[in-house]
Parts: sequence; C-alpha cells; structure tokens
Amino acid sequence: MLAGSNARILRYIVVASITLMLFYLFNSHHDTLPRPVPAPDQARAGSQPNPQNVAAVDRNVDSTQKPIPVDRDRQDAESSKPPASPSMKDAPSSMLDGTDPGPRANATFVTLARNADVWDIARSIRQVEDRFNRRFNYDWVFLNDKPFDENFRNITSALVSGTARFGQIPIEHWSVPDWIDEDKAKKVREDMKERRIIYGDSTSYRHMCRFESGFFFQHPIMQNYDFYWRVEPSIELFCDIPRDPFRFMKENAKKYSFTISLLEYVDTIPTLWDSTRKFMENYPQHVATDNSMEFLSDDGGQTYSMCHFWSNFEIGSLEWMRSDAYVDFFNSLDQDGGFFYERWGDAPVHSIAAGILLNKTELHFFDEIAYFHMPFTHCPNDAQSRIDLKCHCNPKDNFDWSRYSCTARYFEMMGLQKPDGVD
Ligand SMILES: Nc1nc2c(ncn2[C@@H]2O[C@H](COP(=O)(O)OP(=O)(O)OP(=O)(O)O)[C@@H](O)[C@H]2O)c(=O)[nH]1
Ligand SMILES: [Mg+2]
Repeated sequence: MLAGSNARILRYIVVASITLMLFYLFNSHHDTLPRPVPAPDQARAGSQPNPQNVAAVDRNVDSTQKPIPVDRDRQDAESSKPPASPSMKDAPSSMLDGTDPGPRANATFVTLARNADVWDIARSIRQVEDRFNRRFNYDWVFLNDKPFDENFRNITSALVSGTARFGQIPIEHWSVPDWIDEDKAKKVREDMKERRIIYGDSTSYRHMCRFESGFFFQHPIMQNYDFYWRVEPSIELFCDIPRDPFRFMKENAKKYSFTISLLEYVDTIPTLWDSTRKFMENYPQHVATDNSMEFLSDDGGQTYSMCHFWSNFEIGSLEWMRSDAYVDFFNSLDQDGGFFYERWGDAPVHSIAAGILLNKTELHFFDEIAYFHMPFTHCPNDAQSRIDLKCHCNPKDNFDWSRYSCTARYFEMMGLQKPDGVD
C-alpha cells in the first residue's frame, strides 16, 4: 500500500516537473520570438466601419512591434519594453495600427467632383485614408451637379473606410440667378478670356465657386454633420495625422482652419472688398469684436490685403456656415453679382467671412497637416515633428514663408513664434 502510494507520488512529481519545464520553455520562446507584423493591407482591410471589422483590426495590433516613443523628449523609450496597453493620451497614435478608440466628432469629409475626376479623387482619398481616416472611419460626402455614375460610386466607396454618401446638387444651387444680367456676364467672360485670366471664361468654374461659397453646407446630406473637411482631387498629405483634427476643432471651439494662405489674383475680385464693406455697414451686428482685420487689411479695413486661406483644404464648422451671420454675408455678396460679373473665388469669400465674422481665437492653423495642392506645399517646419509624423515632404518646398504667402502675417496677428530665420 505504502510502496504503491510512493510510486504514485513519484509519478505525480515526474509529470509535474515535465509540465513545468514545458511551460517554462513555451513562455521563454513567447517572449523572445517576434510575432509576425500584420501587413498594412491586412490592417486596412479590417478598417471597415462594422463591429466585426473593428475587432479584426484590434486583433492585428501587434504588441511586439518597436516600442512606441511616448513623446519627443522620451525617444530613449525605443530601447525599453512597450507599455502593456499603449494609451492614446500619451503616445503618438500614428504608430498604433488599430481603430482609434476615442469618441468621434459629428463630422465628414466632403468633395465636390465630376465623374471624370474619379481617378484624381481616388488618389486623394487613398492619401487621407492612409495618413488618417483608416483609424477614424469618418464618412465621406460626394457632391456633383450631375448624377454620379456607377464607376465613381464603386471606386470611391471601396476606398473610404467610413460611409460614402453621394448627393446631387439642386439646380437652383448650380445656375445663374434671375437678378444676373446674362449678357453682361458673357461679356466679362469674353474679356477675361482675352486677358488670359485663369478660368476667366468658364461658367462651370463660377458655379463651382458660388456653390462652395454659399451652398455646399445647405445640401440635405450635409445637414447630418457639424464639421466638414474639404478634399479636392490630386492633393497629397505628407505626414501621419495621429490626432483627430475634427475633435480638436470641436474641443477648442474652432470654426475655421487652414494649412496654406496666399495672395489672391486681384483681377478676379476687383469689387469683392467693396461688397464686404457694404455688408459690414448693413450688418454691424455680425462683425466679431475680436476679428482678423489685421490679416485682411493694412489700413483698418479701407482696402483688402488680398490675403486668404486656400480653401481647397479646410476643416470648418458647418454650424457656423449655417449661421445667420454667414448666410447673410453670402446672400449679400451674391446679390452684388460678383460670382458672375467678376470671378470671385470661394477661398477669399470663406476667408473674409472667417476674418470678419469670427473671433481670432476661432481660427486655427494646422501646422501638422502637411499638404500639397498644385502648385503649393505646406511642410512642417520642425525637423523632429517631421520624423515623429513620418513625413515625406521636402521642407525646402514649404510655401509658408514665401513672399506670396500670408502665413507670416497670420502668425504676427496671432502672436505666434515664427521659425528662426524668418522675418
Ligand atoms: N461636379 C463638379 N465639380 C466640379 C466642377 N468644376 C470643378 N469641380 C470640383 O470643384 C473642386 C475645385 O475645382 P478645381 O478644378 O480643383 O479648381 P481649382 O482648385 O481652383 O483649380 P485646379 O488648379 O484646377 O485644381 C474640385 O473638387 C473639382 O473636382 C464641375 O463643373 N462640376
Ligand atoms: Mg483644385
């Protein structure tokens, strides 16, 4: 009996030792062997906005990848172990693969495009998704004066990680209003053609500028959102965008933002400032107390500096655009007819509106959004930021401090520190 129970104890000891050995061996290998890193495509394929795919993305988060540097001062973290659960609060989320866990703003991308623009907008979408939206899955609204064809819908929907929505513009937002003298408008186009003013002879370009100035935010699909981010065909984004610019806008009460500013082509807007002054006289209640007149004018509002924010990129508040102040401003300009009798662009219109209707604190310059639209580039000035954000722009291409840019003037107005070597 005693001999039998000794043998059983011995068997238990042998089995337990083997189990412990195996357990030890398995665990030590688990710690040292690198796990396969998910291919970027795998992670992206999982970024569709349904719970199953979100889970798939989460499964692709690889905890054995290079440690995440917590911030610029702690680059030495590269040699230590990664934190058990990387926190969005203190880690550049560009280095995380999964869907961002944070709350979302009620926001959308918006693109005005023709069916023929499909491949140029496809390039832009791919850039925006890779650098930002694959982790945030915001919706994308496409607007067109004609119906979008199947090809456009299929190509763009496949690239957008949020929901793609397609809207046709109502005819009254894309036609010449009845108070415009069509003969006068035609003569202007002929004259501008002779003077070789870019897009000066185009009616559709004028509809586009008027639509972007006063109607895109009124489209029924846009009523579902509070913020928009405008994207045009053939743009480039050069850096990761780890933090959500929509949330930044919301949490900091920002209403209008830009990355590139420049001087407008005078011949396209000879009377825009006269119309603006008329509006300010008629609607003094809409003029903000702490406005940006310093940016817009060198002489306290007598004349226009021609400075504007380049509106092919903009992140803005739809609530502001739908406000009485903005709508009164647009309607007042529209009555004056300069969209057809001249060639007013939506960039100076938005910029003047932002400059006079908003307080300075409601504007924002997104330095970290490195951006290209032919022919200008914004590339962040700070070398370490370019490394952290995996930028691929050449800082020599940065337009910010060129004499045709107005960003230095914006910095001066806001009391921001310009980089060393810039006057
Ligand atoms: N649906 C539609 N979209 C248009 C039309 N004209 C321009 N767009 C879009 O409106 C936006 C601005 O037009 P662009 O041609 O890029 O104008 P731009 O940026 O001043 O000039 P570019 O230097 O050519 O880029 C783009 O998103 C175009 O796709 C049009 O007639 N119909
Ligand atoms: Mg463009």
